[in-house]
Amino acid sequence: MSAPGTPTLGIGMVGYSFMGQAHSQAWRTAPRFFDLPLAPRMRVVAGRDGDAVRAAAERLGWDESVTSWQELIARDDVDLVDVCTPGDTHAEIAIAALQAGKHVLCEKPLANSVAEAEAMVAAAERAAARGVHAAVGFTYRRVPAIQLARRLVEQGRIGEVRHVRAQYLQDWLADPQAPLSWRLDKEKAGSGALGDIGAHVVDLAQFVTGELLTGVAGMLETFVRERPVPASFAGLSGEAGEGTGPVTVDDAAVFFGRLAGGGLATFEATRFAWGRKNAIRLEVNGTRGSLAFDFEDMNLLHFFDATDDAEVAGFRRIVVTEPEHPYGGHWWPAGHGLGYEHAFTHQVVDLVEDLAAGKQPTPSFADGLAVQRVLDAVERSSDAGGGWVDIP
Ligand code: SOE
Repeated sequence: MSAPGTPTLGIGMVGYSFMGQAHSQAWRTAPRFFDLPLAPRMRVVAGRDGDAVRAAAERLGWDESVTSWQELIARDDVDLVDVCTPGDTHAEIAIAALQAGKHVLCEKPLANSVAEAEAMVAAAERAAARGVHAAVGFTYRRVPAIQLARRLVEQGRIGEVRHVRAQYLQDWLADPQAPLSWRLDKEKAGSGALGDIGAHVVDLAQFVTGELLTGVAGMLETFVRERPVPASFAGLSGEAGEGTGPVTVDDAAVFFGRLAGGGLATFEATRFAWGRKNAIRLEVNGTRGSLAFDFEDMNLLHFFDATDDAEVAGFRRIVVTEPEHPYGGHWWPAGHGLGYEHAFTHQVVDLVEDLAAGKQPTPSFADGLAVQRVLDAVERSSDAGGGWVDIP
């Protein structure tokens, strides 16, 4: 727990589904394992269904619940608004919160379009001038092995980047009978595999290399165009629990691009890779070595050092749980691995430390916009038959 007398940071969270649950555990846990300069207080959660949001508040550890995000933003005891809603509401909620003087943490992808993301960046810049900050939740940056990869690239341990090979593979839509959800509705989600999971690997590629993509070419595909409407679901055409409704987003995205430093990058994002549950694979080859990571073995980073003596050269398997490692020494003894939720906790830790120091947290809304521009360019490339699209 934070030391007595630590100033508080009142949190209000909008949305309480999968991401809301992951964020709630992070707000609960961070001050118990890290010595934070501000003590987060889980004041209030907002959702449209009064009974459901009340139950969620109880279960997830929020003091109160409300049925309107506007009411949440207006509260004096809320200093930071955590946006965990579908993408079509990010811009409206985040901009309103920033205008009201609240810091914002917004789930990824930042928005459903470049125009929305640009408006969010403009609002964040105006707010930053008043000491109010915004960050976007590309959580996988906070996996210790990913932070170590970034550190090694920065130290020049793999030299100049030649190749990035990035994949995000899941299989929850491979069954054609898997039901519709908001993630399959373009109006709500913006895009499909591209924005939901492709966005993560674009961000990771840009973060680990420290280079932006300058252009892309790609293809999107929707393999299953109609899916059963689940009983719990209302929103798309078709009555809840009856018949089928349309899938209006991509099921899979394949694209390649060029990095600012001249390296080449390939990407794949799909929810149709049977057996791959949450396989985020990133390999970076440089002029002096290589790095490889797979989220399904998330405590490991593989490092090949080309300057090693040839007789003993080989990929080193680094178990990234030592006290010397990023976020090390706060959790369990070395070798007692971390999981998915720890990255969310690290996100809260970094955010709270930056806010207390009056620093712009990362990834910023501008970083989110950089990813959005890539997603948009991939869509435009695919719509035009797969040709090259420059990213300004
Ligand atoms: C998609 O299945 C999803 O839930 C993403 O939306 C999250 O960002 C990712 O962390 C896990 O997978």
